Amino acid sequence: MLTLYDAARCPYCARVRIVLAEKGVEYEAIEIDLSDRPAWIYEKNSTGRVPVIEEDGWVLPESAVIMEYLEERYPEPALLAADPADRALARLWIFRHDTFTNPYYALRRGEDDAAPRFAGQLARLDTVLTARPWLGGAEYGLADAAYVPWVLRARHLLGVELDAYPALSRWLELQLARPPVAAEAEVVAAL
Ligand SMILES: N[C@@H](CCC(=O)N[C@@H](CS)C(=O)NCC(=O)O)C(=O)O
Repeated sequence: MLTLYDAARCPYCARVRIVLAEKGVEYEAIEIDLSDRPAWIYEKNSTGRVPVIEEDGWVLPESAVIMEYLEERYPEPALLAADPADRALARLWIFRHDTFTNPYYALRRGEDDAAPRFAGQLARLDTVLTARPWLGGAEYGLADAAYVPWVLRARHLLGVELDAYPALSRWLELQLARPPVAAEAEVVAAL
């Protein structure tokens, strides 16, 4: 049985929760109190951060690496395209997620220029999603799972309106029609 060291409020953990649910993998979740972390979490991950997964004593931190691991360990249903170019594009989205998430955290911290910076990032996603339904291309995949935790939290926790971004709004509706993302929206609503 796979164990996920988890935190409900953590969007990086949400990535892993979504991918595990998409793949129908059973797992045990151990909730870590991020404001009072147990010392043993540093034995699982030297940074003390979650998510971390563990399988038969083997541990793996870092959400992007975990998502890729889960894709290889549980290949069905596939969350990376068959075409190498599409796979590379999905990976590029994940690799450069800071471009999107840094303005999100700036907004959460209430920094002066954060609202237009984050709006610029929402507009960027909207432009991309006008040209194709999913971030990685024609099919839902890891890149979509990697970004939606912050979009859900921006909307629910920071009161960000998405009406001005029709393609992004449509993408979010399509995501929410998927049970793993709907479940994550409930986690966010309960924060
Ligand atoms: N690069 C890590 C980031 C994980 C991360 O920042 N997790 C946060 C919670 S959302 C955490 O554990 N924070 C505790 C800390 O920074 O001390 C990943 O992608 O898994």
